[in-house]
Amino acid sequence: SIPKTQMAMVFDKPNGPLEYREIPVPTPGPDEILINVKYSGVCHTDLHAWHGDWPLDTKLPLVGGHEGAGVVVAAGNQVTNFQIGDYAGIKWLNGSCLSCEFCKRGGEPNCAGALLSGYTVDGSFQQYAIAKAIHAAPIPKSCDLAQVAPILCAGITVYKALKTSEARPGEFVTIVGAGGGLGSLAVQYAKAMGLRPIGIDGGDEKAALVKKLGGEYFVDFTKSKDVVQEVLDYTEGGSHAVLNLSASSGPLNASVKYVRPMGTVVVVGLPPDAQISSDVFTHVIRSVSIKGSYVGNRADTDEAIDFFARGLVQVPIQVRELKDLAAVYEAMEQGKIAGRVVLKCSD
Ligand code: 8ID
Ligand code: ZN
Repeated sequence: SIPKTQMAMVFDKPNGPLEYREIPVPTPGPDEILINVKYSGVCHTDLHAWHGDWPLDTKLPLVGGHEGAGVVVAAGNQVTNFQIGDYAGIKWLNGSCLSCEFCKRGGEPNCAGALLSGYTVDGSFQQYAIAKAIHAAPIPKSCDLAQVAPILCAGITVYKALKTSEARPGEFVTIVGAGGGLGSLAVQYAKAMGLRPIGIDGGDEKAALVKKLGGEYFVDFTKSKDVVQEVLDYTEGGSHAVLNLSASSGPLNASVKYVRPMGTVVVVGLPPDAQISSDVFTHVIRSVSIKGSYVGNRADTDEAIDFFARGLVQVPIQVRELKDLAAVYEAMEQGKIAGRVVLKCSD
């Protein structure tokens, strides 16, 4: 049976205390499902949200989190695509209108009416969370819920970004922030898609992780004398694609310099107040592209989960308790997390 109250991680104002608090269990509307969240990944976006880093306000008080994996325990009377007991995932994109120009073309994340989990609506750092049924991710019963959780943002996002890069099998893709949550998955999706992943990140732990997950070459930005030259040398002329997954703006401009002529730089990481710039003459003569990529739509979601369900990507997780979120943010801030932390939200 569904309890009346539950435990959640809540903050009342940006950078305010992260409190482990008892709050009511929400009731799903007609087009919504209630998910008993078993595990939630912690994405760097959750940290940006708590800091108030971006020019978009969060709801307050806020329950963060948008990589929630759990079990459907209630459904509104219009819901036809989930049954009680099914596995379902809370994604960043909690809902969208499905009728605007962008939704109709598959650009659901670009919908002006998008609802964002753990940002404009309460997310997965609680035991029971609401999702619009049409956007909730269907998760096969064969999946481990702790492992699949990070696929719901990190996995979908990097898979979509790799498609956006238009890199083809056999080509190099350089992954900036390769040892982090998004990066550790990007290396593996890239490999599974027949690409040749090169990782850039800092420190021996991340170097070892990237190599273990299939990275062909690793550049340590804390040790390299010249990151741009190192990539140009290894790729003999530049990387066909670059995924910028770092939460820092530092490496953005370098990526435009080591991308191969006719190649594509994909911008994914969202450091506050950042700019990316490219010298116009060089940009034109080398005919490079810079593209933004923002999570993924429902089809990208199904495809990204399918790669995981078929065992093509492993999720390097460390499991912690829900109430330990503040300590996880501190480690994330310092760049100390290799892979992803997943919080245990319910038994
Ligand atoms: O849809 C989107 N566009 C989307 C989806 C999800 C997340 C965007 N994001 C954004 C987040 O908001 C965040 O800004 O992507 C960024 C990365 O999220 P994450 O993977 O969850 O963060 P992380 O686990 O902290 O990993 C970041 C990695 O970047 C490395 C760090 O060492 C860490 O491993 N890094 C840094 I900071 N500076 C670097 C540098 N100069 C660097 N790696 C290479 N060079
Ligand atoms: Zn995320």
